[in-house]
Amino acid sequence: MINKEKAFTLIELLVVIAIIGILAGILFVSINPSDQVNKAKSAKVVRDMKAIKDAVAFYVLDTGEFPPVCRLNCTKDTDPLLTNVNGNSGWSGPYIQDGIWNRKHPWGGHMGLFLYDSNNNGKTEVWLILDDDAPGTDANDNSGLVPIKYLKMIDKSIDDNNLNSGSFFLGNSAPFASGEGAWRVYRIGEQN
Ligand SMILES: [Ca+2]
Ligand SMILES: [Ca+2]
Ligand SMILES: [Ca+2]
Repeated sequence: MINKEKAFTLIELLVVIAIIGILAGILFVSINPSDQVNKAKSAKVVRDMKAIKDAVAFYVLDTGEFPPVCRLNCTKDTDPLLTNVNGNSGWSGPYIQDGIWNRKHPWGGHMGLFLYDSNNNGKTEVWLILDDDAPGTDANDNSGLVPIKYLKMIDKSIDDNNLNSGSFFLGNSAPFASGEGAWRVYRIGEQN
């Protein structure tokens, strides 16, 4: 009778251990690898941002001007990094493979070039956007939002580790879109 009870207790213990093992396995599969994937995505987008920044720098060096805006509805033919859109005699691209017109960041939204004088000093700045709208869609698409956690990781890699300051930040005021679809903007440079 006593032995039976002990055996039953041991089986219960084994069942509990098995359940803990399964739960630990589920946690590992569902949480940890996803975080690893997102960390890898963050690293990739930082590499892409640096590559685009370099491409724009060479564009400016060759042409003496900033590339024209290339955003959601940009095409191969209007992509200044692939096509001499302004007919500038110094243009000697393509400046980056595949250009930026159809470029997605790893969360699915488009990357684009934007011109804006954010500090209102009469000198245009060129900006790289990490948007939530996938290439070929419109502003209603929010499928490619970069999670804040990973925006912070990107900021730490490429800027000042603060999403409200520096060259990379959440563009919450006009003309950067505000609210949930706030642009994630990266200031590449300003005109001389
Ligand atoms: Ca300015
Ligand atoms: Ca949107
Ligand atoms: Ca920042």
